[in-house]
Amino acid sequence: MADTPVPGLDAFVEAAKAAANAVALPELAALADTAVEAVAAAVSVEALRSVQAELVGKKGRVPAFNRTLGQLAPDERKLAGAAINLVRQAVETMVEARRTDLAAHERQARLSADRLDLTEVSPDPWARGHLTVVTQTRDRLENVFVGMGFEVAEGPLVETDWHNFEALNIPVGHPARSGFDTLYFDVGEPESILLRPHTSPVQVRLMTSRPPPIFAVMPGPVYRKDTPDARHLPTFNQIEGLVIDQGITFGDLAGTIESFTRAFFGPDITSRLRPASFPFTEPSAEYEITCPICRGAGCRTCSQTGWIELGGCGMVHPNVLRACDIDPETYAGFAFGFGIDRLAQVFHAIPDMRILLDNDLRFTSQF
Ligand code: 2NL
Repeated sequence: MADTPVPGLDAFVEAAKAAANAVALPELAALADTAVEAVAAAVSVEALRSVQAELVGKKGRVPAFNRTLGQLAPDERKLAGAAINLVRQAVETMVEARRTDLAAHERQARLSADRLDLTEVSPDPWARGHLTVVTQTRDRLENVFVGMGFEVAEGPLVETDWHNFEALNIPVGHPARSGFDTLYFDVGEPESILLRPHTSPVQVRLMTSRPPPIFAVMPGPVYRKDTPDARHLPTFNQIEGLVIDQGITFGDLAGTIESFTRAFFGPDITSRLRPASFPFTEPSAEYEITCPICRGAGCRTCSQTGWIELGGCGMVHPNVLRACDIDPETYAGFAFGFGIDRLAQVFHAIPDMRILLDNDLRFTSQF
C-alpha cells in the first residue's frame, strides 16, 4: 500500500532529529528514526495504535526523555524540552498520516468483502433468472429485422380511436371493428380511448411524424377482450413491419417475407402468400410458412397441410396513406404483422399457449 505523501513531513522529522542532536540527545534522534520505521511497519489501524502508545503515549519512549530534564541547567532544560516536544509532534504527525492511509485501505477491503456480485452465474435454473421464451423470441425477431435494415419503433399502449381505427381505414360501424374485441377506457367520449388491440397505431404515428422513406418494425404488447385458449391469449405480443418509399411493389413484400422466414427459421423453411382481405391493405395476403414441426410432411399441428399460417400482410391501402398525409401517387408501401407469442409457440412446439401465463419454473426453465 502506497502512503499518501504529507508535504513537509520528512523535513519536519529531520528538523526534530537535528534539534535532538543539538541538545546532545542522540538517543532521541535515533528514536525518531526508529519511529519512522515502526510507523511504516504497522499494517493495521490496530497495530498503529500500539506503535503510537509505545512511542508517544503517557508512558511512551519519547515522553520518557522528559524524566532526564531534571539533571539539566534551566536554559539547557528549556532547549531539550523543546527538542523532545518537536520529536513527539513529528511522531504524532507520522502516525496520523499513516492512520489515514490504513483506515482508507481497511474500508476498501471491507467494501470489497461485502460486495454482492449480481452477475454471479449459478448453474441451477431455479436460482438463476433469464428472459422468458416470448422475450427471447422478440429479441431474435428484432435482431433479424435490424440485420435486414429495419429500425425498431415503439408507441403508446393506450391509444386513440383515430390512430387505432380511423386512420387505418376502419371507420365507425365497419365490421372489422368488432373483430378486434377492443377494451375501452371510460374516459372522454364513449369508445374514444382504448387499450391497443394491435400494433398498427405505432405505424400510423410513424407515418404522421416524419416523411418517407420508412423501414421499421414495431414489436410490443396488445390487448383484447378475449378468453384464453390453446392458441390465443387476451394479452399477447405482435410485431408489425412497415415499408414506405417510392416504387415499392408486392414483389418487395414477398421477398422481404421470404428473406425473413429463412433468416429466422433456417433455409429449409419457406413462405407462401394466400389471398386475404384486411381494411388497411390492398391487395392483402395471409402469410404461411412450412410447418416447422413436420418440415412440410403433414402433421396434426398443420392439419396435414404442411403449412402454418403466421400472420397477414399487404400493400398499404391508399386511404391509410392519405390519412397520414402521404401522397399515394408518389409513395407506395407494404405492411405485415404476426403474433410473437404465436411464433414462439410454433417455433418451440408449445401445445397450449396458456402455459405462458403460469410462470411455472418447470416450463420457463426449459428455454
Ligand atoms: C395479422 C394481420 C396485418 C398489417 C397487419 C398494417 C399497418 C398499417 C397499414 C397497413 Cl399502418 N397494414 N398492418 C397489414 C396486414 C396484415 O396483420 O394477422 N396480424 C397478426
